[in-house]
Amino acid sequence: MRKPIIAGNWKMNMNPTQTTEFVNAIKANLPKFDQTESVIGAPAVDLPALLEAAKGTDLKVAAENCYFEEAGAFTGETSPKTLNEMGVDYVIIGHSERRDYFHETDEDINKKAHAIFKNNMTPIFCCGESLETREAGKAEEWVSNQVTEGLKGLSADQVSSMVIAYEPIWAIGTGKTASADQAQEICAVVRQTVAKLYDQTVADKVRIQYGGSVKPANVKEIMGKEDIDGGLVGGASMEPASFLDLVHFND
Ligand code: G2H
Repeated sequence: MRKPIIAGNWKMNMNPTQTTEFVNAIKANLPKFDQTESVIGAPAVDLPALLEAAKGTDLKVAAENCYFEEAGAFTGETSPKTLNEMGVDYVIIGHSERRDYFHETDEDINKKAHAIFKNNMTPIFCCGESLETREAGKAEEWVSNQVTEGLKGLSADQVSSMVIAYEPIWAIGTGKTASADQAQEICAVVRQTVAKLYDQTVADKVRIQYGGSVKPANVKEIMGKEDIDGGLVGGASMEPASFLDLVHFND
């Protein structure tokens, strides 16, 4: 049985004060961590406030990015070693906004995955196709290739413990959700790709999220799909009542 994992991705929104207020508003009503994992991914500058507010609660903390080196002359970057020292649990990598706006390559993302494991955290590895790729009938091949490149050199144990988020770019922040069947179709491809690269045991363990305009109104149907174990949620994760509805999708 794979434990559901619902993760907010606040992107470049919220400040430390809002972060503290948000966690104070939700912390008493989170599902128990051993039943459903509730995670918030916040900008690096908000992480101290988030970690402080989340202490002793069922909330886990994600960074939205990190660099693949631990230290050095990399002005403006965030060290995975420091994130681990701070108490961060997950790091989101390969989000399409990072790939598109900041020109991150499959190779960069793969190096980040290795650095995150080396520093005792868990990657939430994002993949997903553009509208153009989908319309060309190449979504499956594209996503399978991103997964193959992103996981290069990772051990079976590492992949078993990680999270892969399928986020079709055309459904991100657009209000256009992929249908639950479309989401399931590609999440199944992700799992089959992991089975091909490793084996069925690893594929059965890796948790796969769907992301792209997930909201309280559609989360239950999406989470009901066989190969979908969680959601990576932007817009609908930024309001306490909505976040609580998402993490309580199965109540
Ligand atoms: C996709 C998602 C969060 P939204 O980027 O990762 O954002 O739910 O706003 O589409």
